[in-house]
Amino acid sequence: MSCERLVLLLGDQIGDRISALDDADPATTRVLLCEVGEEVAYARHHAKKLVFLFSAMRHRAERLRESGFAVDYVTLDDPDNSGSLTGELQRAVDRHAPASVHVTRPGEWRVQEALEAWADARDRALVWHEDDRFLASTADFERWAQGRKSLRMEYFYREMRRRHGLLMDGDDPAGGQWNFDADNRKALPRGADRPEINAPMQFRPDAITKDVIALVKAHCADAFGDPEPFWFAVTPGDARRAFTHFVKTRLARYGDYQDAMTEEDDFVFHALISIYLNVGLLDPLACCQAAEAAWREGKAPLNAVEGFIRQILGWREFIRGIYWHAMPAYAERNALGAELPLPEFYWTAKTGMNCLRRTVEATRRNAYAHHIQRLMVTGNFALLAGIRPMEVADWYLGVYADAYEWVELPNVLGMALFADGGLFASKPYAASGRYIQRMSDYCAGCRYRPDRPVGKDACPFNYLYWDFVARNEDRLRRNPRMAMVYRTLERMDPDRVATMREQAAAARADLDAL
Ligand code: FAD
Ligand code: DLZ
Ligand code: SF4
Repeated sequence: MSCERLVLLLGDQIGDRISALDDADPATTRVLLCEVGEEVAYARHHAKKLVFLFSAMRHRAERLRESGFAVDYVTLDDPDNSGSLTGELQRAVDRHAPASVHVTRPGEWRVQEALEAWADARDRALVWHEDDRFLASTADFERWAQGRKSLRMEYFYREMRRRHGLLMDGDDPAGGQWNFDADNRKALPRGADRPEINAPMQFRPDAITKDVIALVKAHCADAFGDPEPFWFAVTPGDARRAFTHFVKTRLARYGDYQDAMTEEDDFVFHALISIYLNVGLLDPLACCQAAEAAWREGKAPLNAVEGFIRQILGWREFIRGIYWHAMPAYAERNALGAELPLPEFYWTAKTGMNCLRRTVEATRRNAYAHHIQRLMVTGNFALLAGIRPMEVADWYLGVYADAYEWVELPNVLGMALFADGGLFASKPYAASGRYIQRMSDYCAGCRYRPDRPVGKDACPFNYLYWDFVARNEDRLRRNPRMAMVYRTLERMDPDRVATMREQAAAARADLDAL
């Protein structure tokens, strides 16, 4: 049956509004959604990520049908499934001979290239629609970035606050400050003083999700982690309920404990909404506005609300801008010449380092880890040890349910690994075991000791830290923000430094033995 317009909806374009459907007439439009082997296989995805995506895609297809659209939904186990997005697009074109084919721009360079190559090879024009689910377009970011010597999130964020009128009192930032980060670095108190942490809202799998769980079990045997228990929201309504629950029960403490880690709770006071935001089940502006309303109604303090809004309006938008600004060369960056393979324990959690074990275990349980675990545990270790950036990036791209390259790659290469040489980070986020000790309760249950710099019991983060600093002296010494670190290194006993470096070299030769 022919149609006038064929719209390809990608797996992360499944909220209730997407630009490719904005002016589409259901009577003459056919929508294509497809589960394909190539996307399942391009990273070693977490089983829960696959269940989430396929279930949310299938729920979107149902809603589209209810609104009168004709929908072609190709399941992963369809015997005719060609296995790729472009293969399925071609099959749909053959079936329906559409007058035009429409796509909202993908979130990954790779997918955009594949779709462009498909169109070029057939001398066929794809009708591209900008992805306007973001608060800054890629053109906005380019305008902002043009002519700047350095790209710093803080200045971008201030412009975004002004432009969207978020947390503004006239021309001034609410509370007289743009940023309350200094208030947001508390560790969780222990014992009776520890505040109660409400768990994120969980949802029971419905019939569609149960079908997808069975599909993933049968067809995605290589996936990381288990598909069950599965409790993510898979519809916009449930995602909004989960977010409202966060605003009511966790936002107020989000700021204070934003950087805190504990082995007793996988989520602390984080929102757990990137999973939903990144596929369009939640709207970023609505989330920021709801958080601001909570502050204006006296339900959450300013440090929490500003911190939360900065992550979405600032970091999320900025990171996306960086990705499209710097790709495709960005993916090749390895400014610190890191060449070790990814240790096996990133998959197995088999390591004596309790912080890493706990973070990988939580990642495997939930397809989620919060920001400080990603940055200062798994990211920091990979930075200090010198793991090849693309191996680290592939791991992050697979294991987290919120991972798509536009957001994962700059966070890994730029923020965690300094592999882009400081395109947007002013210095590497490198830290010794002391930082993890201060911000978590991991060290108490560890075979290593965070107060020991060398020796059998020494925390590997300690000697790896000084080895990292010394190893990268040529590359980092001129960085003014590293000056104090290099002054400290100079003042250290050279024999002590040599011993740490020897221990680091032995550890780096077999990281899985740690
Ligand atoms: P919260 O702490 O509650 O923050 C609220 C929201 O702010 C998040 O949902 C997210 O949308 C946004 N946000 C916060 N920090 C960032 C950031 N640095 N970049 C972009 N958005 C941000 N985020 C992803 O969405 N996908 C990824 O693949 C991803 N990979 C990461 C890899 C590394 C090495 C690091 C250091 C960070 C990564 N992040 C990624 C950013 C951040 O860790 C997650 O967005 C956050 O942990 C998601 O959990 P949450 O919703 O509970 O976040
Ligand atoms: C991540 C992912 C996976 C695992 N599977 C699919 C799929 O089967 N079909 C699909 O349309 N998209 C999938 N995705 C998301 C894509 O890999 C990619 O991240 C987005 O298309 C980028 O916009
Ligand atoms: Fe991690 Fe070191 Fe603490 Fe062990 S002692 S938990 S390795 S920081």
